[in-house]
Amino acid sequence: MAAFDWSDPFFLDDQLTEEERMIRDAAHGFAQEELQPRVIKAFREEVDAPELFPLMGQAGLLGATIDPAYGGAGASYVAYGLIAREIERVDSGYRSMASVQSSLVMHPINAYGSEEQRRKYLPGLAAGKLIGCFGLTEPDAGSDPAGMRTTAKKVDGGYVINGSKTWISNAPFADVFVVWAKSEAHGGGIRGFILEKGMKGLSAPKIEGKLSLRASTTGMIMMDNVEVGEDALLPEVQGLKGPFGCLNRARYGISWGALGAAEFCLHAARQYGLDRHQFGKPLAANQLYQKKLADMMTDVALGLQASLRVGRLMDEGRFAPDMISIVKRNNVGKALDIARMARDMHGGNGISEEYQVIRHMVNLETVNTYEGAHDVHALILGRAITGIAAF
Ligand code: TGC
Ligand code: FAD
Repeated sequence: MAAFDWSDPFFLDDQLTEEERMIRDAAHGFAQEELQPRVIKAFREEVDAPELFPLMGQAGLLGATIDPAYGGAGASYVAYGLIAREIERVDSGYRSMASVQSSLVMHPINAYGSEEQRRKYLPGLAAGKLIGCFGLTEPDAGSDPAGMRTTAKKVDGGYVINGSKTWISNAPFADVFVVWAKSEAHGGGIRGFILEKGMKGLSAPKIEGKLSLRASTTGMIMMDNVEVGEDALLPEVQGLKGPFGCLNRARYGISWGALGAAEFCLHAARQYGLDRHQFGKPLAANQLYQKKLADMMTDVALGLQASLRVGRLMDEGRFAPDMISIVKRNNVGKALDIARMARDMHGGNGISEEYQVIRHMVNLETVNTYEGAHDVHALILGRAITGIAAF
């Protein structure tokens, strides 16, 4: 019989390759040494941190699945998930910065771009010398991106782009903007364009005053007659399957990341319950306290196994987007429950920044909403089960 390890109940570690374990350990070291010491102040003061991108790049955490010929690591999707888990163990905002760069900017350039576009952008993005953002959401088109109003009008030698995007991670300091627009020249179909900082008519004001994900910078993208050349168009994709192909990867990474935040909360609540005494015994000696820990550990363990399975299927090219909806929705929902429980189990200390659980809790409110809100993923799954779209 094997000994039981509450921090790894199903021996996840054994199911990883040697390379995946090495990448996980490197990501863990980076997150604990570089990110953890900054995060409390960064969150409190809503600090912009573009300087983290080159550090993440040097640590090999950006574009891990991309071919080494373009600066990536050629690693598995499981390795990509493990990176997200380690970064989000510190903060969902830092994971957001990295997953936008890897899944929402590098992936579309890699998968839908020309060879020139790959060579021009991917090495700089992998190194974190360039920062990317992804503009899909608009003020009047969130869960329903098909309702976007941004347009690309064909002119001699290129396109003129008009519109606005909102709630865009990394936008205020981004160098590279992957923007989705309806293109007249393509029958009104949705096309992707690569815009660059400094283009005339392009601006990216910061959205101030977020009470969640404060360590990640979020902004708008305003496009007022932005002229781009033909070479700005992502040539290899048309329609919503373009942005959704990127979202599949980011949502999958989030399914791992949210569990990293949940694991932090589980570990913190366990230690707090062992250390703090009330009524002459440790909090952890109470049945109610133990039940909460048991629920937390169970949901983390089950969620990790499910994400590992989806990652393996992605690596084999056998995944369906609905599988990703299952793990994004369930793991983030469970992580949010776990963070709320951990906050409660810390009593009054639970609302202090020092104990960090409330920061995870408020961050996970965003994670539950972006990349397809919790209920929108329920509807995606409802459609898969019934064949009826109920959006
Ligand atoms: P629907 O008719 O279902 O599909 C339109 C076309 O897209 C294809 N498709 C997919 N392709 C690949 N992967 C997927 N997951 C796909 N889902 C759909 C589909 O096959 C079809 O292709 P074609 O060739 O037939 O045209 O589209 P719909 O308009 O009915 O969509 C409904 C719904 C709910 C599924 C969709 O709109 C949705 O997922 N809404 C949520 C929006 C969302 O997730 N936004 C995220 C914005 S980015 C972000 O939040 C980044 S935060 C990152 C961070 O900081 O970490
Ligand atoms: P809405 O679509 O208005 O939804 C509001 C509520 O209604 C939700 O609870 C939703 O579940 C529910 N709802 C919607 N439709 C239905 C329905 N048919 N049936 C039942 N319930 C429904 N976007 C980007 O493009 N790029 C980014 O980098 C990015 N980063 C973000 C960073 C942050 C911090 C945040 C908060 C958001 C970010 N987003 C980004 C936007 C994010 O993807 C959207 O907020 C999300 O898709 C939801 O859209 P919405 O906010 O317009 O909400």
